[in-house]
Amino acid sequence: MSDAQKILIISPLTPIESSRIKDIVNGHTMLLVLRGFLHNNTMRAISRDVLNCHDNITTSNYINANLTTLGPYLARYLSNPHEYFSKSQALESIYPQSLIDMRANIYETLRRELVLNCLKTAFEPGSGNYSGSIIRFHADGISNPLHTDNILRDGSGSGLAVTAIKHQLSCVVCLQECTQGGRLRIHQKTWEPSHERFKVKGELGYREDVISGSNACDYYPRRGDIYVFNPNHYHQILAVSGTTRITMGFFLGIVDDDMKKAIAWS
Ligand SMILES: O=C(O)CCC(=O)C(=O)O
Repeated sequence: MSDAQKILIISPLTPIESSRIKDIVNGHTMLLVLRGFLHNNTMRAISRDVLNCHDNITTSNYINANLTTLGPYLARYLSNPHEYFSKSQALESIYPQSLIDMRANIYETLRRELVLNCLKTAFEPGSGNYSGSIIRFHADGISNPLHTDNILRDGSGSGLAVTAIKHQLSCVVCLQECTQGGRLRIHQKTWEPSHERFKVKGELGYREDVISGSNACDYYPRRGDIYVFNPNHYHQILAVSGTTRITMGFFLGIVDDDMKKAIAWS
């Protein structure tokens, strides 16, 4: 299968197909790209506004990676969800209005294009709203190691509402493209429990031998692209070159068998 066959690019004029979401879940479509739904000038303004939040941009350091972000990601706080919820709610109140408006627009676009009846930020009884998105900064030379995102695996035993979902998708919006590199590589291989032997303590993700022999597709995000994939497929971001790659991301959790209702969190 060539990259073109695995990556489906749609525009606002493409007829809506109700099978889209199922095709991403089962890997028939490795990556769905919504192109032409957002304006370049809006993306430029939001990139400027998020960089103005520099006091709240933090870097998490791992042996093999550094993640620079604005906003919390649940996977980092699974041992202390209380801290996650207090950070999420504090940050929501300082985000620029341009970001909040764009996110609402993107949720609605995804709801319509994925033929969902409802898509809203996840809510935890007793703790409140989850973080509705995260901004990620990949500066020159930065890459992200091979990993999968799977809240059923990572949050198992936590009792968190997001661990009751049926399927997880990852949604990313490109606010600023990098000059070169920065490709998202998605492998045609999904995580299974036996792969835990490919993890190295203190490192982010999995050793490359886990995907040996599997096919992959590469995609270079352009400013304004919204893209969706199944994050239980191994994926990685190749080293960025030049301008910082800035993206907004969140997960979609599909909560029903008919794939009509989804919750979002980061
Ligand atoms: O920024 C990207 O292209 C992908 C980010 C990622 O690793 C994820 O959404 O799980």
